[in-house]
Amino acid sequence: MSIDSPIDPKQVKEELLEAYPPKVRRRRQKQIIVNSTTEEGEVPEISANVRTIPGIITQRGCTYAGCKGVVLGPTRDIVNITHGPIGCGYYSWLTRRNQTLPPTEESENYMPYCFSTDMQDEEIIFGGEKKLRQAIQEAYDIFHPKAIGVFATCPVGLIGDDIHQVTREMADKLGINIFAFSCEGYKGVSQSAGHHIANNQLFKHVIGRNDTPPDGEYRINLLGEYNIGGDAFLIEELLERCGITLVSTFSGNSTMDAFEMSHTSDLNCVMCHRSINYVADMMEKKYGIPWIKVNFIGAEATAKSLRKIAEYFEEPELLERVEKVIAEEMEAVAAAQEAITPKVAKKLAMLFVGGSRAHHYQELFAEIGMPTVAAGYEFAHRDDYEGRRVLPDIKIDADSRNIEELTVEPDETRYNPRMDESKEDRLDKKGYEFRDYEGMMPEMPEGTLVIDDISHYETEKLIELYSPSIICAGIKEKYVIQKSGTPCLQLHSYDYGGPFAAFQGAITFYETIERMVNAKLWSFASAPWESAGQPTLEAKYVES
Ligand code: CFM
Repeated sequence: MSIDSPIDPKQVKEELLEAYPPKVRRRRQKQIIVNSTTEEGEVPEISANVRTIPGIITQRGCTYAGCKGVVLGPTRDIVNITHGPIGCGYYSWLTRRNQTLPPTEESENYMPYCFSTDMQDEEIIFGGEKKLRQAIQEAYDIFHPKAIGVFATCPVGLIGDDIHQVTREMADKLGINIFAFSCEGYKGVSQSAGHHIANNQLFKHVIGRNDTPPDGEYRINLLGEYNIGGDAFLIEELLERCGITLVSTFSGNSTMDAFEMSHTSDLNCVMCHRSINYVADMMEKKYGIPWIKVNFIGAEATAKSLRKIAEYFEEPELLERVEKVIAEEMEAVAAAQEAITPKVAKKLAMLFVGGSRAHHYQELFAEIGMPTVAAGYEFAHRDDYEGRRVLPDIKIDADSRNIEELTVEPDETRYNPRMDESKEDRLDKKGYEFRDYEGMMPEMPEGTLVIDDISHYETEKLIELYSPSIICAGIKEKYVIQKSGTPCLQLHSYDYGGPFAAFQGAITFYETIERMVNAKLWSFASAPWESAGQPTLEAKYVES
C-alpha cells in the first residue's frame, strides 16, 4: 500500500528540517518519519513522549490539563476543585466540550460550576493549605457532594502544599470521598503524564468501592471515550440497541457511581489507548477483567468493534442482534458514502491531534476515498505510533520516572478471572486479540509522513508543499491553517459540529467534510494588505 502523490516525502522531510540549527535538526529528524512497513508489519522507530525543544511552538497541553480537563472533566457527580490561580480552573472548565446527561433534574451535576481556590500572592508566599481546607469545607456546605477531587497546578508543587494530607484530613472530618491529584502542569512533558496520574488516583480511590453489579447482560466498560461533542450519547444508544450493558465509561457522560462498580464488568473496551491503558492493565491484574481495543470512529470500525464485543461473549443471540443493528445502520451509511465519495475522493487530508484521534479519524477519511498524507500526535508514546509490540524497548527516562507506577496485585476477594484457558484458546484460534493495539503507523500507507509534536512552522511548510484540502487539528493551529486558505476541522471539541462517533456520526462527518473541502471559503478570504497591493494604514514617525 503506498500513497498516490507526486510529492517525494523524503524531500519534504528535508525541507521541514532545513530551517533548524544542527542540534534541533538532529532531534526533530527522529520525530519526522517517512512511513514504511515490513512484511512482519514493523515500522520505523519514532521519537515520542520527549520534551518539546525550547523555541518550537508546540500544540501540547500541560499535565494538569490531561488530568483535570480530560480524564476527570466529563464526570458530573464529583466536585473538582482546582488548587491554583484562577486561570487554570477557568480555562479547563470546558463547558462546550464536556457534555453530560443527568437522568433527572435533581441528579447531582457539578459540571456547570467551576471550582477553584483562586490562589493569590499571599498563598504563594505563605502556603495555600488553609485556603484549600476552606474551599473544601465551603463546597461541602453548599453542595453536599459524595466526592471532591483536588487538582494541583504548577505553583502548588513549587511551594510544596501537601494536598494529600489536607484531603485525608477533610475526608475524615466530612466523611465523604475526598482525594487529590499531584498533577502540576510541569510534572511531565505533556498532558499524557496527567492521564497517568488521573488513572492512578481513580484506581486507588474510586474503582472497586461498590460491589453491587448493575442489572443487565453482557456487561462492559468503555475506556478512553470522553463524549466530545456528544459522541458518547450515540455510542450509548447503539450499545443499548445491541443489548450490551454499559456499566461505566471512563469518562464521557460518566459518574463516580459508575466508576465505583466498574470492576463488576466482564470486559474492558479501550477506545483511546493513550489516555487510559493504565486503568485497563491495572483492572485486569486486580480484578481479572480482560481488555480489548475498540474504535467507534468510522462506520467500518464501529461494526468491527461491535462484532468483537459480541464474539467475546460467545452468545449466538447477541451476535445475531449485533449483525441486525449493523445491517440496519449500514444502509444509510452506504448511501451517504455513495453520494459523497465522488465529490471528495482523492482530496488530501492531514491530521495532527492529541494521542489517538490522528489515527482513528483516518478511517473516516478512507471511507470517502480521501487519503491521509501526513498525520501525527501531539503527545502519544511510541506504542501508539508503532504498536504495543515495542513496549519492552521503550526507554524509561527521568520525565516518565516522575510519574508513580502502581504495583497491583490480585484483589483478595474480588479477583475473578473472566475467562478460563479454554475460552481464551478458543478465541485465540479465531484470531481474537486481547490487550493489543497495533498503533497508527502500521495502518498508514508507505510514503506518508508521521510527525510527532508538530510545530507551527512545520504545519505552514506542509501546507505550502502539499496544498491539502483539509487539516484536522486543534484550536491553537486552527487560525494558522485557515489563514493559508485551508479549511481546519477542530477535532478536540468539534467546535459547533459533530457528534462524529458510530454510524450516525460517520454520516455527519462525511457531510461536514464535503461542505468544508468544497466550499473554498477560506481561500476567498485575504488580508486587506494582500488585496489592496498597498498598506491600508500609514503612519509617520513624528519627533516631539
Ligand atoms: Fe485520548 Fe482524548 Fe485524544 Fe487525549 Fe486530548 Fe481529547 Fe485529543 Mo484533545 S484523551 S489522546 S488528551 S482521544 S483532549 S478526548 S481531543 S488531545 S486525540
